[in-house]
Amino acid sequence: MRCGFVALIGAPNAGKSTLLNKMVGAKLSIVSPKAQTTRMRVLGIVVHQQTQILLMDTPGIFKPKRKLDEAMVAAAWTGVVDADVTTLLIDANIGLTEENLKIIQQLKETSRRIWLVLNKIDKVIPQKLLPLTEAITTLLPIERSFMVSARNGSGVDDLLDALAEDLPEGPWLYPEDDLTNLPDRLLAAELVREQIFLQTHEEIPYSVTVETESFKERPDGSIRIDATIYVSRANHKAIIIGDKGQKIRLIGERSRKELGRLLERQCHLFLVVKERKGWDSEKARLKAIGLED
Ligand code: GDP
Ligand code: K
Ligand code: MG
Repeated sequence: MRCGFVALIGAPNAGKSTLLNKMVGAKLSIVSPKAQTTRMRVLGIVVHQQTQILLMDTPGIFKPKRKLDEAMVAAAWTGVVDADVTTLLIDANIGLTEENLKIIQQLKETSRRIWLVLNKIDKVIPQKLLPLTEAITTLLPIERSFMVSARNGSGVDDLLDALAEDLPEGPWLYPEDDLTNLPDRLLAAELVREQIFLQTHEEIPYSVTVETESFKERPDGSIRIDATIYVSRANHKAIIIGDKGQKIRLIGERSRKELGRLLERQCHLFLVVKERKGWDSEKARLKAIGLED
């Protein structure tokens, strides 16, 4: 038996959350085309060839501006320290940006074992991949490298095979059927937040946090979830509710569908929107989303 931790590290939008979901086979970590969608460390658990692979998704690494940002970037680096293997994800279309060069510099100082994963190969000219791999290997001691598409799954099995063979001998740390360490009520809040990322624009998604107030199983087996969407400004509340409540209805409907899929149960979701100035620097709110101990 083998078991070990793998950190997924990279710039915002490299595809870390998409890759984690693909490897686990469930939507555990929320995904959007916007940077900083992932705020917390999400553990995805995969059993592959008798190895329990513990994948740590992390917020992307970027320059912090507010307390929430600092907590996110710190969470990402903590992931690296705890890992047996760190996979550095790079969007192969974008290549070696300034942002990536900074991450590489910092990885050099913090990580012992680094595997390179070039992602989004479904969108890139194949001739670009080898030179990019070579350029990165001259900057950083890379043990192994992979080329994948987290979106369509190509190359993902090779990465899983390699991890399954490589991780240390030892007992599994989680029950065999667990997919994540996150409680269902936190997953529910995250799926609502994902819809806000997908359905609103500009600064709105960044000003929002979601908390599950209650999560109850009904006698018929369905689940009733009550969640609050906190915004930091009054005019954001109106935008999220939308004209005649259209926006909030759409957010509710889509989140409920995703929730039903993830929990494999019928879900009833009730959302309220509240204004709470400065939630993104409040300890209690950061704690509720898993970013403060
Ligand atoms: P993260 O910020 O690193 O967690 O990145 P996400 O997983 O949230 O993905 C960012 C965006 O890239 C989303 O719109 C994804 O659908 C997209 N994406 C992720 N992986 C791939 C891939 O392999 N191919 C393509 N074409 N898009 C991808
Ligand atoms: K993202
Ligand atoms: Mg992410």
